[in-house]
Amino acid sequence: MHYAVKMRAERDARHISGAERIVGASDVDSAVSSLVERARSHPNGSPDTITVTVQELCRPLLRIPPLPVSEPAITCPEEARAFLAQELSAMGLATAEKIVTLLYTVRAMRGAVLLNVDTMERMEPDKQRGVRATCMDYEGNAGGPKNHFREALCLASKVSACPCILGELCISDDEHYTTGYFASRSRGYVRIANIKEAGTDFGGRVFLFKGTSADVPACIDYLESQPVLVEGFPGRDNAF
Ligand code: WAQ
Ligand code: MG
Repeated sequence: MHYAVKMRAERDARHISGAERIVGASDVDSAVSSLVERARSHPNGSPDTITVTVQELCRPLLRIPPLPVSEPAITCPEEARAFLAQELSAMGLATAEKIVTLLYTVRAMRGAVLLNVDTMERMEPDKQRGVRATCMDYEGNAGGPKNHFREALCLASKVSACPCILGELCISDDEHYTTGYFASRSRGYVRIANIKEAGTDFGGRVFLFKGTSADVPACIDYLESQPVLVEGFPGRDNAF
């Protein structure tokens, strides 16, 4: 039996941090305490409320490998945008430029845009919120403080494994985190340095959806609720 352990921390009802783990029964206690520790030591300030939930997972776990990682040399946002447009064109997407523009204009969503790449229609039931990919972790994750790269690779590996998703684009909304990524089954996880200027707090995610509107509910159900364990991560022994 596995459990989803989720943490969110707030101060004055404002979100400070959140994280989740998927663990076996014998690791529930240590996951709870490491998430509480993480909430307490967040650089955005100390929370007045920490909520941790432990939920038994009733669906069979899906185990997948992490996407392979590459890191082209990108030196500025203009180069990043051109690179992304080129990746999307290489996938045969005629709307490549428009998709990149969308990535750079989405604001203040909790989740991602679910974009129909054929019609450019947004398929999220709630366009303010977007679609959140949740319920994923690394197998044997030892916890620890936030690591943008490690957590994004886990999310991207889950998202890219969905048959209706061609790929994903991401810019962090953290002011000082200027590395984003493009990810797909065929290209892997492509880290993009300098995707935005430091000191800007915009960010967002676009999931590239290909299918009919009848495929949307199953796709969202997979992204939100299918428990996924990513089997190890590249560079596991390196401190990153
Ligand atoms: N599911 C879908 N969309 C999400 C999720 C989620 N679980 N979490 C965040 N988003 C959306 C939301 O619109 C955020 O504003 C946006 O993505 C960015 O989220 O290799 O830190 O958590 O070093 O700020 C990339 C690491 C880090 C790159 C990404 O995203 C690397 C990051 P953030
Ligand atoms: Mg963020």
